[in-house]
Amino acid sequence: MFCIFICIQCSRQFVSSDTNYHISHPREGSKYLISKQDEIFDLAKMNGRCQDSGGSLLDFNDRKEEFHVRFFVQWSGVSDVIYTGITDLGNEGHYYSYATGKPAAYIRWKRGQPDNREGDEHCLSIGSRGLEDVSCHKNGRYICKIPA
Ligand SMILES: [Ca+2]
Repeated sequence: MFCIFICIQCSRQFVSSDTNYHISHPREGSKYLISKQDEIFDLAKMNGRCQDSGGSLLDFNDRKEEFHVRFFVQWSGVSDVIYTGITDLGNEGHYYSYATGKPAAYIRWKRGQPDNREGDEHCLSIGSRGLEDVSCHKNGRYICKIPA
């Protein structure tokens, strides 16, 4: 019994959780929050939620950060759409951070993406195999980046 207790404690050090979010272990001054409830996505609304937690919807600085987040997504067990803050709304094919307006610094596409299916996929979802362009108004989760 004691051993089982220790092991559970170990795993909880990497990812914790509150009522609303799965929370990653801090890395280089940031931690990442994946929302727990499926709901219809809205860039402004969900970025506002991230701001309420002191951060913004996620975009990536570099490959290492993307790798860390992808591992966290895999670890969290969430397999639904997880919206980032990267979008090409209003500027087709030019991806930028919704939070800062600056061009996306790093994107690692899932195989076969982006395909802009039906001309309506302008928001990026992160999964364990990379980023995918999806409609900005699907049911799903979202991911915030906040100072650790
Ligand atoms: Ca797509």
